[in-house]
Amino acid sequence: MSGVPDILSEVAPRRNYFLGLDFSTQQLKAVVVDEKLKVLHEAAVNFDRNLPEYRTSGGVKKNGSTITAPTVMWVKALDLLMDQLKITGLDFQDISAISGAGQQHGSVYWRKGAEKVLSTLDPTKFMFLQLANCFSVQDSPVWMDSSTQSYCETMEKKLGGPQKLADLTGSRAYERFTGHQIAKVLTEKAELYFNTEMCAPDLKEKLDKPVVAHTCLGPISSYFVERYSFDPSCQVVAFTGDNPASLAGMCLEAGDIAISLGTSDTVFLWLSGKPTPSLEGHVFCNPVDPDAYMALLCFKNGSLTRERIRNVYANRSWDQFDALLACTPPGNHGYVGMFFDEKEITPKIQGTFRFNASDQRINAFEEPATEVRALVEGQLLAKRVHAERLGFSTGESCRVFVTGGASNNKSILQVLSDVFNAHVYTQDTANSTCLGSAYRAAHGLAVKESDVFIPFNEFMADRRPNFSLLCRPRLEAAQLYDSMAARYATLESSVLTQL
Ligand code: 5FX
Repeated sequence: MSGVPDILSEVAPRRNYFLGLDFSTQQLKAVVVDEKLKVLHEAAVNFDRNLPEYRTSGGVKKNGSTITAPTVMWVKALDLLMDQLKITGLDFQDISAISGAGQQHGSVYWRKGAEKVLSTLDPTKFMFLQLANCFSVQDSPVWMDSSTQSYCETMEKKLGGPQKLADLTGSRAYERFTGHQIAKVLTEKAELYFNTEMCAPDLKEKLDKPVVAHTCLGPISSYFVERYSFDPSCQVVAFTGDNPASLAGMCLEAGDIAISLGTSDTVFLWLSGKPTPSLEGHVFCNPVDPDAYMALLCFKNGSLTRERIRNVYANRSWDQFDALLACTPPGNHGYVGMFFDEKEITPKIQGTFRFNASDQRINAFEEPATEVRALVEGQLLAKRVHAERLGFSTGESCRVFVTGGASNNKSILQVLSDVFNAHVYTQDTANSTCLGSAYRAAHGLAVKESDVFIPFNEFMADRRPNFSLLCRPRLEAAQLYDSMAARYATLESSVLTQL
């Protein structure tokens, strides 16, 4: 009828947005993208700054080699994050699917009875208040923990040695991996283990069947629908680890290598075909393709070590750190350094090792600038040496994609470009883990709705974020680093054999 407003047609149609979450070591982040995968909303809760009552430093608590985080802190962070997202103006009704990622290997121990509490959450109350008593172990071991050496040895022995274990699971035994952490709880805190709802015996019956990574697990819970007004049909796509989500966020192609310079530095590659796990690095499930895998190397001493050296030698200033790096030549006059403040994962060493041009071990470098360059070159040469052992070849045709906190430091990236003799790119939007989670949500829903698998890179083809060239390799420096990589590998082996 003309002249009479049609109330129904004035109700805004539901938009098709996707929410990605990233539970990283230091903070919980969220990003919301639209149908074209353009970023609309972002929010973050920093554990140390925004939740000081948990007294974490860098998101964790350290007690020797035992490194944990209060489990309920992560829940409270989610409560705060949801409120922050609301303040950005997001209408949760517009979210069609959610996915997420988290620091890998952290384990959560649900107390007996937790499932019941989870299924009857009161939407008028914060989740952290209702889940406060739901954890049998209050502090979750996280990926930085290295307290389970003896459990690793036992498992490798029981399963026929490290290579057999790697053939079975993609990795030899590493302290941070969840199986060893669970074994430690069983052995050292049996009463907590037996007060945990979802653990052995009868584990197989208690767990749902594994699913391929892009699976929509079902609609969001009524708690979120009632508290935040999500649409009840909003789908949850299986979450993954932070590094796999980052691989999705960077839309890697065969031959590319991704380097994430964050709390931990990681190097990862897309693996097609049958993987051949070795004693170094890990083979993980691919987060977007059920027929592929990914290879990953994890270096525990990443940004925290860079920050320590910056604080001590460059007056806590990145500008001074860059200036020191710039006033020393590639190759550092032959000085080499290895800085493993925490027990390193690749390779398993702790300590600081400095060498002069004659490969003799020395206690200190004379100049702060030498220390700074030795740190940057040492960290990047290690990545090259270990990536080559995984079958990666450097060279001008290869593309290195960088992400993570230090990926906006041009002086570090120039050394990276020279060490890998490769062009270095970054995506216009940082935060590849969170973005990767949002992309996986969109992809998972698209596959569900089309009923046939859509290859991820095809799905992303006209939606992937732009990437820009940051650095080109400089011929002379690249040639020098070729020989320095071989020398670094020899020095690293000598350190390992002397342990
Ligand atoms: C990989 O195996 C790791 O342990 C780390 O990269 C963590 O996932 C960092 F959160």
